[in-house]
Amino acid sequence: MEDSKKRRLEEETDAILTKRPKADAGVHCEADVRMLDTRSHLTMLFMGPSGSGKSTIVGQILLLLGLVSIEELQENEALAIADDRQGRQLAYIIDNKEDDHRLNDEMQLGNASFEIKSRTFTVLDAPGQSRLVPKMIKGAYEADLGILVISASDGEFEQCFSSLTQEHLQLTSAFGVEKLIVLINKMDTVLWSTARFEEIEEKLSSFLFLKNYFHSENVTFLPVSGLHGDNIEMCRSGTVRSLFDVLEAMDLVPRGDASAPFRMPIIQVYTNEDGNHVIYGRVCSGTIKKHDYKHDNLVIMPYQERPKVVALYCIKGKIEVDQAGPGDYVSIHIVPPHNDIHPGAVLSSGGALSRTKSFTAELRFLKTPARMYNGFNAMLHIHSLEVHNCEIVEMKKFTNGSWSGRRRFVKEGEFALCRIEVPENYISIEEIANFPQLGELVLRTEGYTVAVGNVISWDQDEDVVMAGF
Ligand SMILES: Nc1nc2c(ncn2[C@@H]2O[C@H](COP(=O)(O)OP(=O)(O)O)[C@@H](O)[C@H]2O)c(=O)[nH]1
Ligand SMILES: [Mg+2]
Repeated sequence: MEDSKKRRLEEETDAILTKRPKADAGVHCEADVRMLDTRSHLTMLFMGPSGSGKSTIVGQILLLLGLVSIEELQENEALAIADDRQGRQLAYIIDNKEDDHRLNDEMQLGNASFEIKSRTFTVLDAPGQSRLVPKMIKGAYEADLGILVISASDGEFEQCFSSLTQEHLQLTSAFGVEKLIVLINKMDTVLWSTARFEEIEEKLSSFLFLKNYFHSENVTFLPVSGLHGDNIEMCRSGTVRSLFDVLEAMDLVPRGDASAPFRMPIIQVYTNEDGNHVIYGRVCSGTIKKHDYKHDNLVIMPYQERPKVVALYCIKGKIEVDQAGPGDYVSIHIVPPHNDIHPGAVLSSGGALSRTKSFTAELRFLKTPARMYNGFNAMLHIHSLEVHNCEIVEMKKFTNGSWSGRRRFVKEGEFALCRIEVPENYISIEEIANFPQLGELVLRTEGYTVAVGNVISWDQDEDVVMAGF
């Protein structure tokens, strides 16, 4: 790299560092994040086109909160220099972050956590490439809040508001995310032009509201500069509120009822360095308490495996906790199970324990081959589960206020009540009415989203041996 470029990158890092808080500026280290268990724990999904500045903004947030050391930033600067990628030192913080529980490269979903005054956030940074949409879907089902990052740079907005971004928004809303913050980033490149901000806001609004993905009262537009850290923590002069102001004031709690039966879709299964078997996931419903697992009343469905729980840890696997509730990410150390447990299984307690190969879902068809006939095969995504082959075996259309007789095919834009079979393996899913996050589904094929919808009912496996308790 030329000396001048290298110098510019170093100057940039120095400029970034001037915004870092002083050591005693009320910054909380990771260890005490989890101790503040009265705070709500929300998950935000960053999405938007590649290059719009998602990773940079997440890196900047961590830096502003003191969760990244000067050494770490300098290490990332060295990496950016080596890769000849100017301006990437902040993005590298999240892009290179190796989360304890996501060591598996395949996840490709950046993950970090931080807290502000009144709440704790887990950040998922969705990859902006179409081949990685399945990974993005995994983040969408976990998210309480969507953050769409769009570049204000001349030409970039026009170029980048692609069909992929539209698919991200579609999927996020299909997985029940109601609130969206649109960060119009790189405002420094347009000299914080109000006219440019309003132009982008207007164009995006008409798309978002016309398609009915989000209600206007649930969408907030904010101008920011991720690279310079402007309007992220502190309100920039000329703007009304910063990103942190909005996050603090937002009327939002994690979905899921803490007193309902316990459900935790398993995101990851692995053996840690001490040889413990660990299941990792996000609690969607109910509360897991220490005394519960002493009574052995947890079951991993559909395997019907009763895990022997050794310990319960919070998000980073380092702090043992007594209990966890909706929104919390937990690592549960268990005695080696009898069955091979895979991601997509559900740790459950209470209610009817689900084990099924067929269910009925209300679907909205977004994109179909010209006509979609009974017998259509697709890939099913539901909570943390990915099933490579499911079949639509029967369809009914909604006409004159009710689901009428069988239909042979449906077209794009139509709704249908579908009977779906998963021939190969049992799965564990739930009715939308009882456990919303375990009943929202997406069907995809050949790299595009065919339909989104909700599980209305499922057929219990006749041979299920576990009773609910
Ligand atoms: N000028 C300017 N550049 C930015 C800003 N935010 C990000 N960038 C640059 O945009 C490029 C892409 O950023 P990155 O965070 O990797 O985008 P991602 O693909 O959406 O994660 C990098 O070169 C960043 O330095 C910003 O606020 N202003
Ligand atoms: Mg990125």
